[in-house]
Amino acid sequence: MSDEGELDLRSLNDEELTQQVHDDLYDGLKEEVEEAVHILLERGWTPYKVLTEALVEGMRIVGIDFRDGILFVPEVLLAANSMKAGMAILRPLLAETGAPRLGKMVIGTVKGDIHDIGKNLVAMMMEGAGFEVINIGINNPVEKYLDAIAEHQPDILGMSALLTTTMPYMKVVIDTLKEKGMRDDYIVLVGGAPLNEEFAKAVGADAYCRDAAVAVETAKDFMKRKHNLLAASA
Ligand code: B1M
Repeated sequence: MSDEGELDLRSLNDEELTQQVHDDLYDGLKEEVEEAVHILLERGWTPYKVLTEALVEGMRIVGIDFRDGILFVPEVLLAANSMKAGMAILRPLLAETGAPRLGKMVIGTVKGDIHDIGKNLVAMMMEGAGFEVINIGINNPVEKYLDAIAEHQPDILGMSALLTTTMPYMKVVIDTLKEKGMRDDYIVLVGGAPLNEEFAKAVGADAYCRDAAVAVETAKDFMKRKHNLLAASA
């Protein structure tokens, strides 16, 4: 503790500091979360380790207490803002790979849904892996996806949904692509906590991605297949 009674984050060892990030995220203490992220990076942690062990794990704990009625929307919003502040520090570091562009992805959260932390995390990790990502934000009706696809001509369309009430909207988007004869022009990847593989299959997506790391691997895999197909037909 300092003279003012404030906790000196630098005096904590890595384990204590990680625990403190979880607590500060829980309490929505944005500046403390930002400071801790900087300290962990200074100590040589990779951006990915900070992201997963400090931030994502902290948000998982918030999620449990939200589910159990211990935390409510205003508190969770503060936690989410703190998480986003931490992610903002990591984003340029994760994107700094210098890897050649592997492909292009448009990603957005579906209509009726304003959850964006997981989707932004996927976008960050995809950028870090060498994809160009056009993040179209939250609450996207089918028209927004179509506009973004027309404008950016991506290889991959990514959709996120965190609510059981909004996840069926993915089918609306995919069915519209089918109606327009465009479905096979894109790799469609879906994700979000309430989804699973069966759901992805049922709505006609190419794959369900459990988390951001799986999204990256799945995207790479599909891009490889796409290039092989193009090479075979050339
Ligand atoms: Co919301 N919320 N929320 N919420 N919220 C959940 C989702 C909930 C499970 C909490 C609970 O009750 N246990 C519950 C949904 C229940 C259900 O439908 N079965 C819920 C509810 C009910 C609600 C409201 C209805 C609450 C209310 O108003 N009464 C409301 C709805 C608003 C709306 O969207 N219309 C609401 C509001 C909010 C906040 C605004 C307060 C805030 C969102 C802030 C923000 O995102 N900017 C919020 C939050 C933060 C959550 C929890 C606590 C955390 C979500 C999160 O950010 N997780 C969440 C509880 C939970 O999920 N356990 C909850 C961290 C993130 C890293 O994980 O998003 O799963 P996740 O993303 C992962 C994977 O899923 C995957 O990769 C990501 C990274 O690894 N992934 C993809 C996600 N998208 C992908 C897309 C891809 C690929 C992978 O594309 C290729």
